[in-house]
Amino acid sequence: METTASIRQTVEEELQTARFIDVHTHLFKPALGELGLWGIDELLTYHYLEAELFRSSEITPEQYWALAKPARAHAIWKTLFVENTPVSEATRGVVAVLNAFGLPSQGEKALTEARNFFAAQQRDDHIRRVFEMAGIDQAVMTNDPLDPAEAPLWEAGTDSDKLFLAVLRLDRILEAWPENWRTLAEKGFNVDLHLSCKVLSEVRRFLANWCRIMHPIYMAVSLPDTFQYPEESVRAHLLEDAVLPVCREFKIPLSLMIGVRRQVNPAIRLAGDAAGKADLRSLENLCRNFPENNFLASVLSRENQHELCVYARKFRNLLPFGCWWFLNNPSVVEEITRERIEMLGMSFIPQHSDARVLEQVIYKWRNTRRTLAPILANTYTLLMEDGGHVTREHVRADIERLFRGNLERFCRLKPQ
Ligand code: FIX
Ligand code: ZN
Repeated sequence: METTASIRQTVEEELQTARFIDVHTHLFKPALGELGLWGIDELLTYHYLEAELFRSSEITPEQYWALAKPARAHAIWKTLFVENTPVSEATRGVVAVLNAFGLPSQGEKALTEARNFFAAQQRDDHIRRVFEMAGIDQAVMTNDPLDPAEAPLWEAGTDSDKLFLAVLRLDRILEAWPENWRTLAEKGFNVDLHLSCKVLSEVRRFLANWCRIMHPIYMAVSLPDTFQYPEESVRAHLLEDAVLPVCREFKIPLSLMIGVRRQVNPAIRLAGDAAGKADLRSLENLCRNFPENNFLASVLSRENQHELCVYARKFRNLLPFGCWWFLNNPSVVEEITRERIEMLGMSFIPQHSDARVLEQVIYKWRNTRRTLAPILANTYTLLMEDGGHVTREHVRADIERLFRGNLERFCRLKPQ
């Protein structure tokens, strides 16, 4: 039986030994070739760090984009790691990754040493080593059937990889149908700009074909803070009459990531997106109107988090996940995670990494374990102070549910 004196260490030990599924990343299995990013130059040119570069340097975006990637990486290293103290979440993350490999993180020379180290790694072995260091055994990818660089690799046939799970990403269909319907037409689907019954049937056929190619564990879309449902729009018709029926057919959830304000500063490209408070009645209407569909949901505004928990109490087909993007900072993660436990028990998924570069999973999951330990320990302490009994088995089972079981059940995955 645990005590208030022993519980913190037990929680830390169980968090350390547990292996998690990373429910949303932008990583790619090796069979998808050069799409997968890894190594120090990719770590440094992460869009989170590019945004921070422009705040601490005189370099203009135009001057930065004119540089080759190694020079961009050097500019970021010099500005954020040599001339300034790397105290932000994203800069400290790079320090944590270098430290995890026993590499220095001070001074100009450290960049050269890091480059030599990563250049000497064999990619597939390195992936396995990084997953082990991060304490994850599977990463869920983001796979776009309309990406001209990715689609042909899937169409040519790729081996499944037990470290990676696929997701069918829908942004180019749902958010940019006018710009993308021709790609489906060129592939032999009888579609056009206007969504007749025949066109919607063809979109369903397209999505079903890709489900058979990719075997996605869910479909996903990132939606603006202005997202409304119901609404008289192409997006709503595609959702109702194409996406949700195919999700039901293949018994997979739809993941809604709501609250992005895309390109508020286009000059800094991928770093130019921001966050906005959404009207979550859209989520309420979808969960109520489509009880046969499961919805994963992550919202980008801190102000939407409490109501997302309330909605999750109303709808068993709604599974909140992660502290997304600008929320993935300890001060905010703590508030979100505590209110989720208080209102949802262990029926949610606390975190995903959103990693775009392989080695980021090392620091993102280190941070999650470090931030979660006191929260879980406090949760069990409150229970014990109120007369409850807590054992190590309770702790282990709860962590397993949070970081694996909830997703496996919601996506009908076979337990590992
Ligand atoms: O839509 C998404 O999957 C977002 O996570 C990305 O667009 C975003 O750039 C990101 O990587 C945030 O961490
Ligand atoms: Zn993402």
